[in-house]
Amino acid sequence: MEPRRIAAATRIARGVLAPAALAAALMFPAAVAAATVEADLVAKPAKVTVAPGVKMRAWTFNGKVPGPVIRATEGDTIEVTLRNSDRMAHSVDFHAAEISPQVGFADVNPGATHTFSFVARRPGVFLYHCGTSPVLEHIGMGMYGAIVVDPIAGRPPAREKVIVQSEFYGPVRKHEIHPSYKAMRTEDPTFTAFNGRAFRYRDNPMTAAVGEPLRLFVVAAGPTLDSDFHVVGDIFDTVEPDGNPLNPLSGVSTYGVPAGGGAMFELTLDEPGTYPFVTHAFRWADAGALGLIEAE
Ligand SMILES: [Cu+2]
Repeated sequence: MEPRRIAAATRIARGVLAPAALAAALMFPAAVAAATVEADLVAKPAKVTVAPGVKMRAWTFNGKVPGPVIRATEGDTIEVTLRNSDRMAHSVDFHAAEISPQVGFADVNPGATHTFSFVARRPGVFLYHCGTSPVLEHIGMGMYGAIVVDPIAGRPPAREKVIVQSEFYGPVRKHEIHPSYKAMRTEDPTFTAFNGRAFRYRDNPMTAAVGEPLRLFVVAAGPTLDSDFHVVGDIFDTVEPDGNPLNPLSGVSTYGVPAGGGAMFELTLDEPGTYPFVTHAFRWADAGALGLIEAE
């Protein structure tokens, strides 16, 4: 394993073109920007913390729940390498891809490595997840993450954060949650979480400056719940379903991100204070999907 390669996607080539190609590219600006982004993923079990004082033996991408954020620009080629370091088959399904799932998202056997690529044609924020059957179990065990595809035209400066909401199922004994497929099928989740840990940002709040634009990329990984995303004390200036600038909504207080979906939320906090952010399905905010933004 090469830690520097698994930590994140790596931009390896951008905009090096011969003069003739450059002239052509000037007429088609997207061609100038096309780059290859490596998304190096390792499927492996890992013990993670999913709630204060509660661990879980998770199935992960790269040892973390959620897996690494992949960042690219519209038009980039995403080269995905999935190495399976577990004792069961896994796979990875990118919602940013428009390709045959039988080829790209195929099961990868223990010890094997699978590479595929796709062009990120549409800007946005998308889920990726293990698609091996039963998908409910592979997502419920922790195999998901987010990819952000920035629009080719760029976005105005803002303080950005990627937030993945998900939930965990099963009884807690001796400071460990014992997840099971049965619990995922039949029970309410024990914990809900932003970025893999219940109350992560209640216990370590995010910070912002008054008047500063904030941009939150929210993905609902599930496996089953959506995110009814809301910031207490504010109204979103802009919400883009799927994070696509062609889908702008304005003046939205609460917006539902479906399980498997994503959305981009822009906001500006006008007064100093502590602003909670939640899924406004409050049964599930109470279970952990509640954080704080401290604005000064
Ligand atoms: Cu899996």
